[in-house]
Amino acid sequence: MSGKYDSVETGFATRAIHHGYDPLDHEGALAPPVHMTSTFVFDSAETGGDIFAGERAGHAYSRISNPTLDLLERRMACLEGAEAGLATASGIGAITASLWTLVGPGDEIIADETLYGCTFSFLHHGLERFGVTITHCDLGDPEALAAAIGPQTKLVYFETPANPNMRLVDIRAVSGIARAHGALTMVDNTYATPVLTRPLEHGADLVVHSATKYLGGHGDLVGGIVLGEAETIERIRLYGLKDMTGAVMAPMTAMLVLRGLKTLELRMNRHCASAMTVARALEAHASVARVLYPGLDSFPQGGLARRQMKSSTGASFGGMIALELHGGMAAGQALIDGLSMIHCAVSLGDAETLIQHPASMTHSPYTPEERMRHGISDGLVRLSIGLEAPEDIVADLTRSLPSTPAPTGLRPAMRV
Ligand code: 7XF
Repeated sequence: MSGKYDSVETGFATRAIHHGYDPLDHEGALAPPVHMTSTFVFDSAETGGDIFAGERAGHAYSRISNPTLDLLERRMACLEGAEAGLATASGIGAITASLWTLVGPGDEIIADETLYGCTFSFLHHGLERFGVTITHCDLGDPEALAAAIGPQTKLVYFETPANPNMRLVDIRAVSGIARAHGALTMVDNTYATPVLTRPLEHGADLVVHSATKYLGGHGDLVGGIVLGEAETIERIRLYGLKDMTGAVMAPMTAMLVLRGLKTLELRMNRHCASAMTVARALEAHASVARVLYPGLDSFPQGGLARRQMKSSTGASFGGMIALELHGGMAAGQALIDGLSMIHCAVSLGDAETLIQHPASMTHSPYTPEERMRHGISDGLVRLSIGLEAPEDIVADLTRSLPSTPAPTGLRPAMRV
């Protein structure tokens, strides 16, 4: 299957809409067909054997590959600048299938200090139980990686921006150090999306996404994808996905992610512009102790943000905001409970603005001591800015925030 828009010269939005699909190869169907089939019929026993042996191209069983997933994988590979992709049942499905494949007993993974809660849990409660060493390092400081990395380090893993506290990692600096020591670099690009950051262009080896978030974009699916060199992705497909996790994406989900990708750039530009407006309004509010948004002048890694995060319209910093209120966790809960339009829910990247409390929700797999060590304070509140009119988002937040700071006098404990 090939499309006449496949040239890499075409713009991001064009490729997100057209890459890899020509309607005239499919009876003129503008929207790609959804191949709702578990298995595939072979024209002979010999063909079936050849496909299983990898000696002939073709589909055999939908836990291994499926044409609808194949289109999504090629389209996402095109958007991330990867050779190949592998769609999975969830973001955690992509992370687990990849890491079960790429590391084994005696190997070390160096991971950033701040990670999404279930990723942290898989590293420690999954891989570590099977003899993989997990070392955390502040990858915001590449020198710290240079000091920690050793011959047993197989892989360096991080999110940028990190969920939930927005810490950034310099992909080029970190992947350069990893490569010099023979280690792979794997980046969770869920927050930035390829609209703002394409980690492979900065030297990373693998990119992983929770497609549940901006890629799908409408809060109606759970999915994931990993992208990188074709040979590595094929190993993850045939080992980590097919035999280890079975975390395969459903064809209907692939269709929904393909639909989401068509508006990804449009949506991201709106998320970014609205988040900037909301971040500025929050920073100016008396009861807000600290706002972490990479577009604010106060953001501690502003230079890196401007170098590493940009869309076709210029520097853009995503739709996620972290904040702390005077009054700590109690004030954060009061803010959440006082909102009327903004929903209290985990997940992110949807049309609806969502707010949640990481310590008790997304990052509850950490113990309280681990959260302290990893920079996730109890007072942190996380906002996923949606696509509503930005003035309505600001108005809802402003209505729910006390006009004067809460009197507890707690100092903000968040650090980046
Ligand atoms: O398996 P999922 O599709 O839910 O994706 C897991 C995942 C991987 N990487 C990042 C950076 C993520 O944020 C996620 C999922 N995070 C949601 C959240 O932070 O709200 C999960 C809700 S508990």
